[in-house]
Amino acid sequence: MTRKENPVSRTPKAARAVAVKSPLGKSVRLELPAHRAGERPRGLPLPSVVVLGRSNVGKSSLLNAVLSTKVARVSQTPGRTQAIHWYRVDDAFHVIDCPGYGYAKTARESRERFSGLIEELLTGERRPDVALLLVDGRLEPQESDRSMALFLRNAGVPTVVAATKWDAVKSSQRFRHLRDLAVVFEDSERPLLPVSSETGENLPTLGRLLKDRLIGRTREGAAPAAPQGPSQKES
Ligand SMILES: Nc1nc2c(ncn2[C@@H]2O[C@H](COP(=O)(O)OP(=O)(O)OP(=O)(O)O)[C@@H](O)[C@H]2O)c(=O)[nH]1
Ligand SMILES: [Mg+2]
Repeated sequence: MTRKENPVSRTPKAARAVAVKSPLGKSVRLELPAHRAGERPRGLPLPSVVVLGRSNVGKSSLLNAVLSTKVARVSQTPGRTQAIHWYRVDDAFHVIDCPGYGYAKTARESRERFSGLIEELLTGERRPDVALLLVDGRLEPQESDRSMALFLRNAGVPTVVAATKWDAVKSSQRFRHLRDLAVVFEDSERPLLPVSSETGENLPTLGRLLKDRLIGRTREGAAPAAPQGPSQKES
């Protein structure tokens, strides 16, 4: 592996907190880029929301947009986020940006490593309290997203689904796209929200939904034990 390809060399190191104006909090910092399964920030665990979705769906962009900052790295190239990034918000909770699943061109070795990291995160002892599952608002429901949604349901992880890149969906197609996605991903406990990191559409609502769930989990305590991990193999 050349230096250019080395995922560790591409990943930013832990950083100082930056002040933000976000519905989620007032300050954010990258606390840990985790490259190994089970690697977690030190100290007492905080409530956490994990951001999941296919490669290039817009996870890092949405995280930046919701937090009103540019802490997470965004790229045209799928597979850019190559570690699990733990961001600490207000010393109150963590937002966890994950590598994407389902990108066929990512080297098999990397794909398996990411799958292992994500699977451990979702099935380990202290699992995230809330999941933000991103699906591409421009596409039909994807098999790998169904599989992740099902896993999260079985694991009992409260989930908010966001349909990304909504600015790129023509208004004439919006009703049909949202209906098709809602049939698969939405129910009374699992809201589906079309969002755009470009225009900011629905981001304040998304921020509030996440915060409400995080506060709820803090009151209720830790999530119940997890079942077996999701299949990260792409459909
Ligand atoms: N039009 C549009 N493009 C977006 C939006 N959000 C992200 N993108 C673009 O989608 C591409 C991928 O964005 P990222 O945020 O890096 O996606 P990711 O899911 O973190 O990607 P990986 O970390 O590689 O899995 C970039 O070119 C972004 O500019 C959006 O709301 N609208
Ligand atoms: Mg990313």
